Amino acid sequence: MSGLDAIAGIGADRRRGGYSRHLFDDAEQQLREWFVEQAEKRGLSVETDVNTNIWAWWGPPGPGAVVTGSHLDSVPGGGAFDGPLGVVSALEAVDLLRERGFRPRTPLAVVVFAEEEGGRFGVPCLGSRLMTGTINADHARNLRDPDGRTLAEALRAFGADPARIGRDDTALDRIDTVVELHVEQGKGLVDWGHPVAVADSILGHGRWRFRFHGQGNHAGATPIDDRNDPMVPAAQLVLAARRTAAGTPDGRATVGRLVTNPGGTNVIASAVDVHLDARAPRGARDMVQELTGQAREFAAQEGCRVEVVEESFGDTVHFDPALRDRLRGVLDDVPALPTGAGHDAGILAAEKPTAMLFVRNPTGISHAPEEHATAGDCEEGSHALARVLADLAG
Ligand code: HGY
Ligand code: MN
Ligand code: MN
Ligand code: MN
Repeated sequence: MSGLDAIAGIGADRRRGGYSRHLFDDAEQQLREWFVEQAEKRGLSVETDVNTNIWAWWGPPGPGAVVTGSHLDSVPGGGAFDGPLGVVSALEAVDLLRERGFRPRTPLAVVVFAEEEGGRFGVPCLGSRLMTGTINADHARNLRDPDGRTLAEALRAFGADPARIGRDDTALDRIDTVVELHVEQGKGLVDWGHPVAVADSILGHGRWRFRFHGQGNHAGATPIDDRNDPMVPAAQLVLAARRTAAGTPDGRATVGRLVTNPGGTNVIASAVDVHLDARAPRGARDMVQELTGQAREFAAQEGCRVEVVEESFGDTVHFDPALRDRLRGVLDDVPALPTGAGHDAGILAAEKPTAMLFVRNPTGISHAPEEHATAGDCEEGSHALARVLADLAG
């Protein structure tokens, strides 16, 4: 896949393996520049919206637009395909359509959504949530990254005006239909023996921060029965999360990020943040409510206290069945698969007819360096996207 080869190496994470590309960091800015260059090379007109999503237009921006694209940022140590494949495939689909002499009847846009992974400010799909107003702009401005910088400060440093972020009706009014292509995050297509599928649903998911407060102290000078060590209830919560998810139909709970304060090996922590990602078909709040009760007990047993903050939430998304089946018709009846992974398409589906295409991932692994798609399947994906765009914008 020429496009992916062109950006391979940008944001390569030597320590973690894989890629780390987060909002406005050097790697993400290089990818933004690369995308603008690729779009302009294709004669697409490029604009960055008030929420720093980038739009590349084939034809004048206007109502009735068919929109495709994805994101360029990654999780820490993520794979090469999650996000970029959707952007590269959209550019390749434009090339394929041009080669066939296709001219869109409607405006057609390739979009790069900002901070889809929430890798810097902790809220997934931040760019599409801001655009649709599904996150409060003031709350967003005050989101802090791991270095304590606010989104407002980061926007100013990027050259954007933090006062302008928020629901963008100019952008939304232009959109008629959205199709996001994405590497599959799972092995559904491997089991089907198919290179491409359409998406059926996205599992409801959210993120919560459990902050356990204890008493910082000396690791050696403090007897065990004289401690209020927040790491103890934090560890109990991690195990409880696994138990609770295992007991919830299709429930998933993950603690991939623990932040200890101050973080010294010979220091009993004064506070520990447990960042929980929880997902379930009926939304994950039921699970988290149960876990919150347990967390309070764990904390009390250790003479600690806990505060819980919901950082993001989304219900299960069922994609528009008419659009889903229209795409399946165009693509010779490819499978329609559920996914446990969130996407900007999931945010937009609340506002516009939206669909997704998946490309087979032989490892089924994502958010890790082992994520993969073969060149042949990537090509199948671009061709499928071109057929879909020709059907929708033709
Ligand atoms: O977390 C997710 O499901 C998505 O990859 N942002
Ligand atoms: Mn992802
Ligand atoms: Mn993604
Ligand atoms: Mn996505």
